[in-house]
Amino acid sequence: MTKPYVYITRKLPDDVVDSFREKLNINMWDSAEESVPYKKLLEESKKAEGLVTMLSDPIDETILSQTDTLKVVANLAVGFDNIDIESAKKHRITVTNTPDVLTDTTADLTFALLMTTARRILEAADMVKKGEWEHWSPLLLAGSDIHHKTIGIVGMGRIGEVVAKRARGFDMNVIYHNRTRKQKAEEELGLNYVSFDQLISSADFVVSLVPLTDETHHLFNANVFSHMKDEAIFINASRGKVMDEMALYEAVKSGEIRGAGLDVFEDEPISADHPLLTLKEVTCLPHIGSASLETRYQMMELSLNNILQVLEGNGPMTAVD
Ligand code: 8YV
Repeated sequence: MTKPYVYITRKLPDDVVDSFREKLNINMWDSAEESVPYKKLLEESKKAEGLVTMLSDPIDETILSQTDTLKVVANLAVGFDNIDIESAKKHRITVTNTPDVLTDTTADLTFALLMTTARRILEAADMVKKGEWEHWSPLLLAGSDIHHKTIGIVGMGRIGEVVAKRARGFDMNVIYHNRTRKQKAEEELGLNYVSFDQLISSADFVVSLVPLTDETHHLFNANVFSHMKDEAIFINASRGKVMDEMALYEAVKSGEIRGAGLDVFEDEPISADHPLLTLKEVTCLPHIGSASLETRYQMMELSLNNILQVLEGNGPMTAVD
């Protein structure tokens, strides 16, 4: 029996891919760093039964409508804003993502970003490494406390709940806003549900964990930043486009808010001359929320298992709803 053809849009480690070769005929793009060109993606999608895709691959109506072979697209991420889900539904192509396996890891990174920004850890580490630590002074690199402060989480999904748990461990007061209330999490974790406006005006740390949708595009804009506390720190570990980057730059630069910790940007990779990179109060990371070795391996295995399950006629393990 011929093995179904599957295309992976980045070079993944052989030790992950090889174990699937017995049942799948797998080809990969030959770079781990560079995205596959759109033309190649389109060409491959016309012959493949399964595609493993990255957030940087636009899986649009053109791709989804021009294929007679494609049955499943497995996105190597929990988010799927790069995929036209309506079009996939219309063409009866299953889309899967990688929830759960990355929840703890992404929550860890979100909290690390909060702590790094609040306690000015990058500035401090840089000073020591550059040999610029010449004296001690009472306010040398004094940052903001974390314990007993209020964290406001916007988007109480799986990752939000774990960030809330981490925050409770640091004796923080946790408030949240979400489309729907999470009674169980409120009881178990001692969270308080508040309106979006209330959260913005009362949190010391405003943490974005919302997915990117038409409603959340530029949710964090100049008006919202102007209603935050002067000492507020904004953390974004979800999607860059939920914030207006230039408005954030102005808010930090003018002292309207104290700082920001960002793992995501409107355009990734962020360009080296972006004004946000000039602010010492802003911590910038290269979208590494789920980037632990353990988790990235689990995400890759889950993606390939989703492909295998669908192509063998079983249901997908983690389909996008
Ligand atoms: C991605 C992410 O996994 O899962 C998501 O939605 O944003 C990240 O964890 C990473 O960017 C690889 O696509």
